[in-house]
Amino acid sequence: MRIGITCYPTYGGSGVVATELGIELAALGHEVHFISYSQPFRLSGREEGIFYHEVPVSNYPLFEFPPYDLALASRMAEVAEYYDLDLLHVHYAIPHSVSALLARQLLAARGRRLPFVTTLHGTDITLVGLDRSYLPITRHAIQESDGVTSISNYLRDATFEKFEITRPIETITNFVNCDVYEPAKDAAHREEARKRWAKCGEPVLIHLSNFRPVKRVTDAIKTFARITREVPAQFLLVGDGPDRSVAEWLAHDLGIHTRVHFLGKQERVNELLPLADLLLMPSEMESFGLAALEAMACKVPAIATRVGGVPELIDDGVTGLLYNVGDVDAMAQGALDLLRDRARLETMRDTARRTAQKRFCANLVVPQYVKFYEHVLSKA
Ligand code: GMT
Repeated sequence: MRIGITCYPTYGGSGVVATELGIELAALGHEVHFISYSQPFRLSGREEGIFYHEVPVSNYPLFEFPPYDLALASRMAEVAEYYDLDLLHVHYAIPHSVSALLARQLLAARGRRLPFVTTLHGTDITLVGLDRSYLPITRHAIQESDGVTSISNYLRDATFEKFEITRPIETITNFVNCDVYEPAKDAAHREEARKRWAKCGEPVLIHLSNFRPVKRVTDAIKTFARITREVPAQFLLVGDGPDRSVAEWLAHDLGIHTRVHFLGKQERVNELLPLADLLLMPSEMESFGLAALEAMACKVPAIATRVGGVPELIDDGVTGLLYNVGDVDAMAQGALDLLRDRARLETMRDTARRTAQKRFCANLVVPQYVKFYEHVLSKA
């Protein structure tokens, strides 16, 4: 198939999923065309079978707000025509599904078919989508898509309920390439790589996000402060975003800044995750929790919050630990109990990796997308 993919190309789970999906589809022999305002950050630009088409947005003095969604719709239609695309797959409903709907109409008027699939990721429904100014148009574009998928049952049901959607939505979960996200070769390699931050035997915790308020990064810092008071440890924070400076301030204020390492945006998180003992994911909301899945594949269980689709990924007490939002004391206690009971932690680490392999590996999930595309094409 020839597939056009549109996503937010910068840091964020939906962009990661879209990019990884494009890479996996190209590896299966499909032709993938990314259409976006910049090249998705996980693409090198040299992958075989993957093409990138930039969306130019003109900024005339008259435009207080340059109309990206219109430029995107035009570019989608152009690319579909010139490269003979079979379908478009847009990630994150706002505004991508609306642009795809316009592109489909544009081509239909010229007698050409261009079905599109919308994948719902989370805040497009739970936060942004519920804003009255976006709701009616987003609802319409979801309803009119040729196929809709959601990354968890939680998000699927929330979309039915909050958007009053009446069309079917199929759950296709987030996935991870278990050959790229894998544990360190052995204990010696892991210890060697951890040396940069931790003394021999010192626990390492990690947090990975885009530092948006929904991630509650300051809860991660508070939890770590309670942990390191009892078991001296090191904390790696990967990513960047609006709450980074308040998190840095808090680390200083709590006097733990020498143990807290802000690494910023990193391209190869698969090399950092295996170094940790535990991931802290204290989010206010996660429709799935891709960061926790990537960690699990590297044998790193998460101390996380019982929100949204997280319980569909993490089996509490078996592949990680789940707590109420904001309960930093309980999260710290849970982490401490695990760090002090190495046998229990090791069992949890093994089970986390096995679960990622058995249920969420790219080679299991990507074929579900291919089947879904085939189904959409057969009825369009
Ligand atoms: O988590 C974010 O803030 C980024 C956001 C996105 O759409 O880029 O992530 C959402 O999509 C991820 C990939 O499907 C999910 O794993 C995340 O749980 C989801 N985030 C939220 O629901 C807050």
